[in-house]
Amino acid sequence: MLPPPVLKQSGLHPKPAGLVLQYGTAGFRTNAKKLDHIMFRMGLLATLRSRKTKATIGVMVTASHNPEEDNGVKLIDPMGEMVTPTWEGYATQLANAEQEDLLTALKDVIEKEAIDMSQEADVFVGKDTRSSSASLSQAVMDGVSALGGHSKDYGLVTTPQLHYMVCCQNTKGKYGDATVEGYYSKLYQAFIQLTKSVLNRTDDQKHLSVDGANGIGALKVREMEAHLKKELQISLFNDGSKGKLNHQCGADFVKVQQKPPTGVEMNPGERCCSFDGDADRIVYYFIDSEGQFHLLDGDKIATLISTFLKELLTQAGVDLKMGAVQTAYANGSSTRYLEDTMQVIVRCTKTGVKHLHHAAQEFDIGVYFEANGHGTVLFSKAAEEIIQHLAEDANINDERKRAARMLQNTINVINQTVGDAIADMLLIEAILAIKGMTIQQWDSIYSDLPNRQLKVKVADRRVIDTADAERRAVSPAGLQDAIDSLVKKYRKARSFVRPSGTEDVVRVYAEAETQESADDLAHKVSLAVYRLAGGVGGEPKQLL
Ligand code: NG1
Ligand code: ZN
Repeated sequence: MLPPPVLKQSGLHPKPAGLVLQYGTAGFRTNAKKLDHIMFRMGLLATLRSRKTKATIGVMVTASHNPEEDNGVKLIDPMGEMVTPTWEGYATQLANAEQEDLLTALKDVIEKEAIDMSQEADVFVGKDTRSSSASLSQAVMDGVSALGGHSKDYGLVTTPQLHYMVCCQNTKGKYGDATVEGYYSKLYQAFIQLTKSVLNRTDDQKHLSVDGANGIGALKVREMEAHLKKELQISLFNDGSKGKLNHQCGADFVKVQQKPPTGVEMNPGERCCSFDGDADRIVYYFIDSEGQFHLLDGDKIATLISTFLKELLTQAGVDLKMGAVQTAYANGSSTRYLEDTMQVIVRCTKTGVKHLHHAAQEFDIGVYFEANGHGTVLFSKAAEEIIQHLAEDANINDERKRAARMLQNTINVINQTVGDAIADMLLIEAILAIKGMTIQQWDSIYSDLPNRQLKVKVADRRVIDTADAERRAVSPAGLQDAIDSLVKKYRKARSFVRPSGTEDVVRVYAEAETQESADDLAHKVSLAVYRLAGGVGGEPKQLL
């Protein structure tokens, strides 16, 4: 039943005996040297998934915000979404099958899913700028061809670009053209439409500094820049010409360290943003006249976008159910603002965009963002149709029509398949232009509660089990009680811990009324994790 090349080819991508890896929060991710067999096998699995769904599947080779030495792989389902959980399970089984058991593991998937092996299979492959990505993406393509599938190599693309290609292909062009040029043209046309009615913007207002994290996002911003017709004037930093990927720069660094990246020239009051290593996350920030750093993270982005959409819905006179989806990492102030001031329904899910994406699909318009800047907006089919009819309706007044058209252009500028730094940047820039808002004004919509994120090394992070969208630890025994009694000692405090799905660490989050309290609480909770969950290395140290 299996074509003969599988055995021979898999021998060229052997698995180191005993190595066990899990399909984590966003696919497999570890040191690039351990990944050749994983890539080959994900090529095999993507081919099976394509046969099963009778559609094109995507495979992206990237480790996002991780260091340059790491790499990783994620599978993309037909509509551009993350692969479904059952298949994540198959991915883990295939990845961990010892060399001699690989064929049995493959046959197992084929039987369980009743896959017709005579079916055509198509796989789109993309990669980030890591030095290991070229040979690893070749290993994916070897896997595809070993099972008789066809692969299309998109080469260097951002993760969201590959998601977009897969969606375009499977909707037969309805979502756009499955080319990088098609992606740019869809986005910039929508951006130009959104901003064209905003007159008299100064060059300062049109200016944005972008930290490309020395990764793929920088390359793609360069490619796109010319199309923006000076409506957005970008100064690109960390473009990969000298610095190291994600090193002291990029969205994750800025968010976690709460400080500006190196390599970016910043003047007081100027808008800056950072992408992560595969350009699916974005955060904004600025320095005020006193030299103080202000971060506008995924929560602030979600608030800005939600406010904009809500106003447009009111102006257009349409009643659509809008909701916001966050994780436990969302700043408490943002949740309060969305629920109390904006009267938006807020849902909290587990970490990982697949969970947020799923929850956002419950609304007519679902705005989802992780605090780290990964997010997008989903419009239901019905919502899109209502908006389109309204935009074409000859019997409505100009204000309603204008709002409906803006909603249409918002739909087109956003990448609904997944969080997309470039698409989100264009939407944010358009909103700020339309509302005539400075970054300071945006920042002052609400004040973040001071917070701190830390990491603790433990022997086996799986000893921590969580419940209630990761807000409570149910094991090891005593840990949640310890956290509860620490939290009680601070005002407006909250803290939780969870095992990371992308790094071998336990993550600790704390927020409180002052930065000192947040830092102190995070440290004390780290100590509790270290003591109760098998900490390794030295005890966590107090932040200086
Ligand atoms: P882990 O390592 O599971 O915390 C991190 C991010 C996620 C998500 C993934 C994938 C935080 C706290 N966690 O996951 O939100 O973006 O990486 O890139 O930011
Ligand atoms: Zn990323």
